[in-house]
Amino acid sequence: MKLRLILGDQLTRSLSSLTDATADDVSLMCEVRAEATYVKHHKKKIVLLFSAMRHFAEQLSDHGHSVHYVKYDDPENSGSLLGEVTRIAAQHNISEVIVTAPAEYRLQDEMTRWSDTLSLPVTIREDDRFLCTPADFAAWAEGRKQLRMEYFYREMRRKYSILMDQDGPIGGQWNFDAENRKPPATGLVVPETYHAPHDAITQDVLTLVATHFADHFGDLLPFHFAVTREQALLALDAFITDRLPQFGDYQDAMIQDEPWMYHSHIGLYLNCGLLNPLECIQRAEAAYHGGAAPLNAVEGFIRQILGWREYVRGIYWLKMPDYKTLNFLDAKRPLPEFYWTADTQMNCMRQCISETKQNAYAHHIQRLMVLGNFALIAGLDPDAVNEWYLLVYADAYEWVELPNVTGMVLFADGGIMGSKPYAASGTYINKMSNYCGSCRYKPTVKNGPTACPFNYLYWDFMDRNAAKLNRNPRMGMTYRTLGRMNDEKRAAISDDAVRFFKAIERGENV
Ligand code: DLZ
Repeated sequence: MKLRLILGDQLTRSLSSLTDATADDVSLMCEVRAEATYVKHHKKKIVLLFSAMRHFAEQLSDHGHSVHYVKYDDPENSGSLLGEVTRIAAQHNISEVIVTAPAEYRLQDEMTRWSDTLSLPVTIREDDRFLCTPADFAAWAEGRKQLRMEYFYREMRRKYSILMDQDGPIGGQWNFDAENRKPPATGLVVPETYHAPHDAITQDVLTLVATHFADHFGDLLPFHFAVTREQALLALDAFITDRLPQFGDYQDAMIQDEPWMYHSHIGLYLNCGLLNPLECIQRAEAAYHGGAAPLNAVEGFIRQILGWREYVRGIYWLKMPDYKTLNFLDAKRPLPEFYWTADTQMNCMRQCISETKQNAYAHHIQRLMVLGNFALIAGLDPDAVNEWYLLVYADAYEWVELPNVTGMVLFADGGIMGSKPYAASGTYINKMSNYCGSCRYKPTVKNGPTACPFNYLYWDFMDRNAAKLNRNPRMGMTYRTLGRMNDEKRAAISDDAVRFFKAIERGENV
């Protein structure tokens, strides 16, 4: 008799650990304190996973599996995965533990030692729900000086024959990003995001999370995420019909009080296994061929899944565990309190943090160009920033969060992922959003108390990090502009930055 452990982000019927399961085997799923609190996950993320785990367990039982499900408040619950495997294995005549490889290094590393503790063989099977194995990614990376996503993505397009016209890309271009940067137009009607109904299982989990995780970040209600595969497929369908046609055009746009925009909101389902990547890609591709969505939108969406998602996972497994310790820019500043409270007068930050708190979601440009951009140019400590991103978003697991934050957001990897830091001044935020109109700071003012802090922090960042960045060929123009600034201007930038950081340290509402 075998014990098959299914983790909270492995909610896929065709999971490699289940392929040869027999009715005698025990499929174990457990809600444990260690996983729910190794960072203080957003309340909605815990509801999503616990409710989806409970629904998945019911479906497995309906399909003949003998499931042992341990609830969080079960008095026997030891609080850790190993503790539960040990306890449940002792109740049955278990000859082997089988698990699909955990998606995070810390857990995979831990599991390599389980066999000794359990005195049982522990088999860790490949997670075949991704489109590129860590070994295939390593083979692609071998001998390359630069690991640029764009070239990886082209190979993936060819390998899976997605949006291909014989040997070349449909439309004659691999990438239509130049068409995907429209600022927000006035009068855009953004459709409602998918709302799943609550059932008794979700209701129970909501009560449980309210009781046991009251001190975790984020709003519990309203909760409307999908918690079953059937619901996640409805969310995917809603995206394909309602949002995909405009997804490309407004991919980078931000509008006050429009947290969802035309994005897909399916990352949280993909990353816990309710959806699989190829079906999402193929539905979008079919929408293009059926004339329901334009190529720039479909290509952009497919690149996120077939390109970016697989690429960041590849980088993660190629570079861990060292990747977690990187801090190329030697950034040390603690995370300001407003990342938790949203109490800041910078309207863009207030918006993006409030929406993150409400929804356990913010879209890519909010994460990268507002929240991340601030963290980068203010020199925030990568460990603190990584922890924040890992716990606040419902889609976040370390394999996807760490490369995005350490590599893409903070340039803390010194250029393994990106060729230059994604630093921007208030001008960018003003162009791509309507946030600045209702802000106390002015994006057109460069210095002084009314200036947008992104303006002087941008130049202060460049100045502070000149020794590390000024030879970067993609930053030549920036450093030439900095070089042309007179001493008075540079002193004003530095004074503003010092004043701003001191105000944060004093706990003032900046
Ligand atoms: C994120 C998470 C949470 C909040 N809780 C659980 C849990 O109670 N039981 C479980 O099996 N998995 C949980 N997870 C997901 C795991 O943390 C995830 O499987 C690992 O981080 C590997 O990706």
